[in-house]
Amino acid sequence: MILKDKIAAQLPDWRNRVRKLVKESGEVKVDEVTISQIYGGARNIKSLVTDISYVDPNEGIRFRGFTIPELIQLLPKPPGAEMPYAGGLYYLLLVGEIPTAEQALEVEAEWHARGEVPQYIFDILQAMPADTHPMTMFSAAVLSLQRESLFAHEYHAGLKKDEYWVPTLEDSLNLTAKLPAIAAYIYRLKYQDGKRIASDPSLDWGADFAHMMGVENKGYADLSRLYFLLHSDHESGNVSAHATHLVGSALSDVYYASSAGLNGLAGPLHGLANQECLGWLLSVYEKFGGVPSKADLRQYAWDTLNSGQVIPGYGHAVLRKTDPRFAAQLEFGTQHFPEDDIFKLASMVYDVVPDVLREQGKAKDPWPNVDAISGALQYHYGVREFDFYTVMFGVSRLLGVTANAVWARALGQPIERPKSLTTAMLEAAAEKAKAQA
Ligand code: AMX
Repeated sequence: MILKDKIAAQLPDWRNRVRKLVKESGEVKVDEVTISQIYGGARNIKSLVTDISYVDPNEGIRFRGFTIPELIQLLPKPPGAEMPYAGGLYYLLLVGEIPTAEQALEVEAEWHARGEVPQYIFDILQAMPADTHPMTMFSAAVLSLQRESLFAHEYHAGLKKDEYWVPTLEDSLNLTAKLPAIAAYIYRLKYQDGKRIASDPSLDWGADFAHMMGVENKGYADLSRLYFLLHSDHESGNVSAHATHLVGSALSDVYYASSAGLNGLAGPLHGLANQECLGWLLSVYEKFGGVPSKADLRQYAWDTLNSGQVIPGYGHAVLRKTDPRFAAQLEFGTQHFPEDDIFKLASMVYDVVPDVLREQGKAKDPWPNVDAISGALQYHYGVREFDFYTVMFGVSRLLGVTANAVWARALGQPIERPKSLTTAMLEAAAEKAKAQA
């Protein structure tokens, strides 16, 4: 299999590189930790390593060194499509190189061969109460597939540590192959007529998702490919990536670990932000009975801030410029439906809100993040069930976290175990620092 061969060929060098670095420079300091960071959610403590993506404060995300515009240009695309194959993206995340069209199609073919979802998954989903959150359904489906894990099976049969990554890659392909069908079925079951739309083997992973959702529209197939690319990875410190990595570090297989990551993604401070953004846009639209004037929008933004709320979709913990994931979606909407009212409103917010946030002077980053617009694009194509948006985020995010899981096992990354202190110990450290000052 191409992915296995390509990773295997790189492994001796990678293992040597890491071994040498730790052996020769293991004591070199790269960061210091303050009390406010310990109480502040480990914010910005440099303590993780991944070579799959990196968030630059000024440029935003790079996947394997490539910016989003570069990826949209360079990754192979299906004939007549504007956005690249997800299979090519997965190849890039796993292998670190831009694939040829043939290589991207090999990943797509692997997914086709592994894509059939066992009936018991549909039975489990159907058995859940109708008001179950779609993220609970999604996470439960992923967890329920755990019985299929080759890693778990081979580990118990005595697999050597150097080989852990091989069944982890198999598990990752088997799991990611099934995500579009599982997610689309959750959508059909929860929000549509409950009838499952069969996969179309002539379609790529992204377009097949759109088809199984029941949104038969060329634009939506491209939007799905774009969406799955943009949300796939964002370094390893965000909650979904880190939760997956942490659980995987105990040698729990990718089904256990991915389900944990999805549970983190379900939190309002993480994956749910995009629905809050769309909610805010719709509340503006409703209040003014349409797209408001810039002056009215400006006033509404100030009213939101003065009532003690944040403007959803704006600001970022790391970035200090417009998120390139926002820019790519803005560009998509501008190309495809510039006259859509909610899209027009989202663009107008981009013209107005950064100035308002700068005037207010609190947010370190007044620019839009990925969530400021993604809901508006789904809304245009009629996917208007907000709770479902995080499931799509999850489909995409599992591409990144499983790619990271393969490499974590390939490089023999150990179980995570940061050290805790007590408040009294931190107080003592603070006193000591004062006495020395
Ligand atoms: N509107 C109003 N105030 C904002 C703001 C916004 N969009 N963004 C930041 N601020 C405020 C903060 O609330 C904070 O106020 P405080 O001092 O009174 O607590 C102050 O500015 C400084 O915050 P910061 O250091 O600039 O941001 P942060 O790193 O603490 O938080 C984020 C980053 C994204 C949570 C924050 O900007 C925010 O709440 N944005 C709106 C919600 C949002 O878009 N979330 C999506 C995040 C992306 C994701 O993970 N999916």
